[in-house]
Amino acid sequence: MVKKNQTLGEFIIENQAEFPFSSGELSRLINSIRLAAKVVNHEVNKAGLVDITGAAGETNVQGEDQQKLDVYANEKFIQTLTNREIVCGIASEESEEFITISGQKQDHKNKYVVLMDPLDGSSNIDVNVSVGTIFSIYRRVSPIGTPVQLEDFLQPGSQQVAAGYIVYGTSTMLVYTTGHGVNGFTLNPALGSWYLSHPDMKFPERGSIYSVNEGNYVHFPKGVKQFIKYCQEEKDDRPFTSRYIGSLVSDFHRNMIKGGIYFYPTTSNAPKGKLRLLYECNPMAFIAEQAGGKASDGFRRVLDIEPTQLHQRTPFFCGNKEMVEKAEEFMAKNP
Ligand code: AHM
Ligand code: MG
Repeated sequence: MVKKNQTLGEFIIENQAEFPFSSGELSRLINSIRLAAKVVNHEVNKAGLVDITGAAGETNVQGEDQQKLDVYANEKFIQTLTNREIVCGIASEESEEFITISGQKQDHKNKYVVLMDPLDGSSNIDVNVSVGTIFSIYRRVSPIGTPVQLEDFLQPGSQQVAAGYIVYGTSTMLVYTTGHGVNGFTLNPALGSWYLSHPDMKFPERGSIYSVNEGNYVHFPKGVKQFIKYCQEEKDDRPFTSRYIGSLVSDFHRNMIKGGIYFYPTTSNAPKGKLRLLYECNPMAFIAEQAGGKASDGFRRVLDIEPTQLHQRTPFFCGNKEMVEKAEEFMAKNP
């Protein structure tokens, strides 16, 4: 049962039965993520002080090297998950190879892998605009007791057991799903607790926002150009509103609350699109579907794509179901 103003800790305990496996491992995993998120949040909030404390790559007054925030976030999430020995492996958008976690007893006994984009949209940091963390959790397919394998990470998104994001915005929120709907928790920075502020999040019945980098317009496939024109036409309930932050988590979060579609199609310069299937698109697609929305690569369900590479890219159309279907309609005619 969903109770507003519950803390995330209370929520996890109360909804334990809904977690796919009852060993408590997944709950501990989400707990670790919320802890790392608080640490990263603290650092992100200090980003504006960079002129005082020294920019990335410089040495600060304490004689410590300043790190880039995305590197810092990557390290914090990896450290937190590794120290707690909850997962058997981590793959990150920031790291070329996946990381094997054998555990102190070297017994490789943990059953989950985490894939993450530790700080998405990091080009927004310098201008004080929201950024996010995205995570995706799978049950390993290789035998427990052996080192984690590439195949444990290369699972289709439909196999995710949980996924979520943290948006470091005007408030910091953690939004996640374990396949039983989507719930959003807001951080009270004074207390360091996350409160259930957005229970059972759903896309509104109809969407009216489209979010795309229109600077790439001339490079888009014809179907995408036509879809954009459709959004702009003065007909029925249109024209739609254009909103683009350039930070996937923030654009998605706004669209889920207000109703809309985010898309990053292929371009003539990036024939596979820009976004990463495993770290960005699959987790957002899982959340979108759980919130009554849809995610497509323009032709097929994102969650059905069989990944072949860790850092694989895909075009991405995600948001209100009817808007994604309309985009697919244009793409089918003019790919
Ligand atoms: P990143 O992982 O390097 O931050 O890139 C992903 C980001 C998304 O958050 C955002 O939607 C998109 O790239 C913006 O790209 P562009 O500046 O090309 O519009
Ligand atoms: Mg990213």
